[in-house]
Amino acid sequence: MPQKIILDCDPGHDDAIALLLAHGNPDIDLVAVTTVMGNQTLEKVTRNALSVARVAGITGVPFAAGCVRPLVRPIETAPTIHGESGLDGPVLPEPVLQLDDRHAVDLIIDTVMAAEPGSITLVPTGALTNIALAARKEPRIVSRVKEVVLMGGGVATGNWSATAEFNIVIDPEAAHIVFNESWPVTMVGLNLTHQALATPEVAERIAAVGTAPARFVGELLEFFGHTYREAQGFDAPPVHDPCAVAYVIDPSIMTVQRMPIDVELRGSLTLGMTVADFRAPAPADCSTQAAIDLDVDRFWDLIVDALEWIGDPA
Ligand SMILES: [Ca+2]
Repeated sequence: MPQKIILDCDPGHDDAIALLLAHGNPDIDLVAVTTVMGNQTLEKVTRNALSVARVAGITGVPFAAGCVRPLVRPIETAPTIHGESGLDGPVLPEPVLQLDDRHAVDLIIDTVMAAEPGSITLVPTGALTNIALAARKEPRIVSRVKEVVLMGGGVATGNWSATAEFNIVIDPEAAHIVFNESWPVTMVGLNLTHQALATPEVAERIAAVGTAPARFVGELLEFFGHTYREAQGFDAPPVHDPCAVAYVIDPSIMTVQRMPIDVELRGSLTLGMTVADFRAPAPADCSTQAAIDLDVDRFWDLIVDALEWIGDPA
């Protein structure tokens, strides 16, 4: 049975590839896509999500726009990484899908409440604002969701500050809610995603697929590689968000370790840090785990396979 997921995202170069992977893998049933401000404004990332849907040939999946700003703090976007559009590089086609009328928070709640308990996995690849609000608005979703597999945070590493990752630090209060609810949370953080580097060899494999969506991904990676060199000093860009989707497809693609993880809300140097407690053994009621090591070759195989599966949509 394919795993039903809701992808909550802020496309975003790596979000776009996460969306293509979720659509193009037969073990995933993409039941809804929701957007949240982050890499760019809500308006921009939502348009980007719909453009990517057109590139991938996604139809029949509801897309809904969510929160325009974090719960407490002012909005902070990432044009130095994702450009002014949030998805600079390729030409973005005019969307054809219509947005769902509902707010993303309501689409998440409706989808989880209508599904069999334990059947829906939430895959947030942006700030956790929508997910936190959904848990507060309809607390029954917490026990009905199968698990939350999120890209964000990291064990002892940061990118937006010395200790914090972008998705978490732009809305740390939302992240605090999500990590402290009783649902199982798998943190696919920077310590894991910095292993998923789109090297020139990876770019060649993707180019060899030879389709329009593969060329689109190639153009995304070219821009993303450039900004990651300039802004973060990487030789090849880390493709964060599809790692979370890859874990849902096949958990054996990475090692994970159960450990308490909480989000710092008051530190003067550590705001938004995902504080991971490595001391063994983890308490019996620990519901959080961190991804540690990625099988890099199998990860890129999944991306290439998804692009082959998608082909050239009409
Ligand atoms: Ca993202």
